[in-house]
Amino acid sequence: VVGGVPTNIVQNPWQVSLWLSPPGKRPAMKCGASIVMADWVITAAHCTFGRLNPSDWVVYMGTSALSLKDRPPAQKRGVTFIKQHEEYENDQSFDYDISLMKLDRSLEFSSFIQPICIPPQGFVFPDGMACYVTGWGTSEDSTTATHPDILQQAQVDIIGNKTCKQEDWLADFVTDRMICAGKPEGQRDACQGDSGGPLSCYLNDTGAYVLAGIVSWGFGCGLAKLPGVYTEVSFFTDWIWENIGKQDGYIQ
Ligand code: 4AZ
Repeated sequence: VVGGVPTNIVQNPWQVSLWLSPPGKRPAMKCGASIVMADWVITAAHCTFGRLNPSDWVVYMGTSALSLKDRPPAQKRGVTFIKQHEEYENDQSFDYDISLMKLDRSLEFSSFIQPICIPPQGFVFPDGMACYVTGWGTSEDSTTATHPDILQQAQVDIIGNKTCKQEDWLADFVTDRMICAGKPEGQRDACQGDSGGPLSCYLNDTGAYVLAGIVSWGFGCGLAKLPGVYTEVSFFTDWIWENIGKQDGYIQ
């Protein structure tokens, strides 16, 4: 996260860190994710692409400090199933950038571990709405930057397609499956390693945080008129519940 502040997991109890840990290799933090049910997390398809073997993944929740991930109140789970969106292609478009992961055992919810709400299908987050991006990604766009130990959070504003698709902004790189968030002047953004993590918005009328976006891509990090681009979760609401329902057996 660029331009962020350290935050406690209690403020973001749906935040997950995804680690790739194939046999014989040491685990590496690859992406963020969000808890949607006791045994399901949601992330970006570009995080799972080419890494669809569930047993190669380890998932951690319940800690803001990655260095404390192996003891309570943190919880660790394996993965038994990965559903990557069938329309996702590993081209540079990042269209359909969404995947679901099923955990090998249900989480025990606590003040440190809670799911985030999925918006209704087609829900439109208003232009200018103040939301938050969180993650352990780098604080600047550089090849040498290291990941912070403590979860970072930046307040970013929803930037509607009318603004985001202007020719001197992101133009046609933004599809209907994407939502932009940031500041016109840049400075606050997701960055390398935040991918797959949440863009969370507090809805006053429901009194709950809702997952507006999944960190997906950007040209650099924190640049003016080049806001972060997120998978628009409300485009995929039906897909999410259908795929969870099919795997869990309550839909044929
Ligand atoms: C990345 O490489 C990445 N500024 C994620 C988000 C953004 C840029 C890069 C958005 O994972």
